[in-house]
Amino acid sequence: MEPSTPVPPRVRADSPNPITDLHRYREHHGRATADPDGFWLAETRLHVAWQTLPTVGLQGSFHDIAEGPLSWFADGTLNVTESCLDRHLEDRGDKVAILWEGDGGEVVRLTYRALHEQVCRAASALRDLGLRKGERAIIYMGMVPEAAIAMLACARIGAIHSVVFGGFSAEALRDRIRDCGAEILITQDQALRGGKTIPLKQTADAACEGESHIKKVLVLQRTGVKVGWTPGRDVWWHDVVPTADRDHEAVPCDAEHPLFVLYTSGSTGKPKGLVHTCGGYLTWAQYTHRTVFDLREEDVYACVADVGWITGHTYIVYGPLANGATTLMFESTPTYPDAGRYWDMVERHKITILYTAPTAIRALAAQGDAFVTQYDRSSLRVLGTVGEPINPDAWRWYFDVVGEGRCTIVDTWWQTETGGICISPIAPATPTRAGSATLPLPGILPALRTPEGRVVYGPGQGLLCIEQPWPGQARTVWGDHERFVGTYFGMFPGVYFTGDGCRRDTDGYYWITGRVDDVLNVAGHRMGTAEFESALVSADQVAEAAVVGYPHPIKGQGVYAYVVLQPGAPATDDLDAQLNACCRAAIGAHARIDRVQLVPGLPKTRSGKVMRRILRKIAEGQGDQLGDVSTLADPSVVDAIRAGWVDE
Ligand code: 7RM
Repeated sequence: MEPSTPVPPRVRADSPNPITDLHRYREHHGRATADPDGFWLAETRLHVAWQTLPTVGLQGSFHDIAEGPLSWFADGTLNVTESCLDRHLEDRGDKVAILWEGDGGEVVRLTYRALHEQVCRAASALRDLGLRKGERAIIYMGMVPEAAIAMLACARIGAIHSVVFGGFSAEALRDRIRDCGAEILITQDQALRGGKTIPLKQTADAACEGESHIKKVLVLQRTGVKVGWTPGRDVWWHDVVPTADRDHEAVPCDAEHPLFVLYTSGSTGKPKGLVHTCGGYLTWAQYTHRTVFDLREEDVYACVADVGWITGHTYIVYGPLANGATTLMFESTPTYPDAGRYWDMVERHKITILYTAPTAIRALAAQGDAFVTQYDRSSLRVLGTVGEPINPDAWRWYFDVVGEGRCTIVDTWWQTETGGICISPIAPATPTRAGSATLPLPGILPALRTPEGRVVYGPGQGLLCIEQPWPGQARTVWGDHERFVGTYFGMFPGVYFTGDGCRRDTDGYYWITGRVDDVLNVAGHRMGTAEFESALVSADQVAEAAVVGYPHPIKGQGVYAYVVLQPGAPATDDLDAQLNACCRAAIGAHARIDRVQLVPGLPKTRSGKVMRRILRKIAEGQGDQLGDVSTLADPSVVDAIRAGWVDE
């Protein structure tokens, strides 16, 4: 069946990775630095299916970012779904686009032709429900193919999707619905994960209670459980999508039209809705996916992240589909039904590229090698990691045991804000080292700076900054450009500050040391200490709270809460459970506190600022190395806190 949509000038996405050795890497990096416009215009014109080819590259700079968002390819127009679907129909119509493995092991294969049809029908259905170009739709789903279909259907209309991870609570979901002004919510009855059900529709209903913008809720049936129903508002996916118009012309969008808003935690306040735009984001997604993983036509590529995070957006959906790859979507967990699940999948699907997180690698390594070695892993070629620093032991286990010493490990550093990978080996080109993200991709100019802003040259340590714009970066914070400028360009004017600390060795290799701000990274989940603290003080018995991270052998970081009770409030046995219930309600099920310490007061400066440095040291078990505490209003509080340190 041919699509009725006019297929744009045929741009095949089958060019192999051009960066095959270190020499070529240096040449490409040099060209992208010297002539970013020329380099990225050539790249995007070749690998993105534009409707109107762009003729301009970057407009604006980090120095005048306060005046407004910068732009890439501003005079081009496109619809990203034509790059991800339509252009593949001729040569890859029968190739598997999405290979879905369900929680219980069921498998669904959607070819490019089938995916194109489903996306067109879903786009027609959403249009019939009233969704228009530029309007926002929230996607609150588990790892089902329909989550990717919903994202692409929004993109086909030119509507802006905001995927909210299925672990988030009703309160967190409500905040996001309100912040982006979404009128449509796409969800499912329940999600399935690791043999457990997650009541998404019930939580979505709670999020819409009271005053809500949401006019329509589109509900996919996953488990068939009976769910609450609001007639006139709620619509079953199976009632409207399969019968909606099969043809849906992709709506042309300007390069800088927003593709999605994705909320992410920062040091302060509520999560920010980072805005990624069509042209630059897709250029970066396909380029980095193709080069870093050294993608080949016959690859079976598996990124086991969740589409609720940026990794799922860029490296399950947009990057792989733009490259015409077979991309696996995995509904379950690494340990269900047992710790052999990934390797069982590798054997059954002959996965060639696997992309996961250090926390999963550490958890699996702790279960012993037999879970791995009983399966055939000879198909594997490239092994990726993302989300947090990978410790050399975990790296070596991944390399030796999982990859049998044959596979390239790509430790990929990037952020929600960067849109895609920024510092990483390029599989065939970059010699790797256990624990290092190695070298910046073409177009990325990292710099290490001292807190005072001085640039550190050569080997050394500092705050990781990026000095020059690249196409994939977030353009702004939804509805609050000032916050975007303040958060990322306030520290060092004219330079993007990542929030990470980093070391550079004598070979110019980068070793990310982790966040230097109040952002926690727990099992690869990014959360703000401020979000925990505001959840804790919402409990009646809590007067004050301060939350910090501490090293955790599996999760990377654990959550340590210092809590001051209200005068007279009793320290009941179920206090921990109550406090965790507050965090679960305010943030979600993934927001668990590992250790609670009741303290008589928090260490504060005379001006009333909590000295988090001290609290971090004590949580890390280094309460005897506090350094200068003379600026404290009441130094005696530190002795009390030190004495009550909770270790396990
Ligand atoms: C993709 C993603 C971003 C934060 C970032 C870092 C940490 C991510 C690595 C890493 C060391 C890595 N987006 N981080 N990748 N640290 N090595 N390879 O994770 O927005 O959720 O988190 O994650 O601290 O700032 S995110």
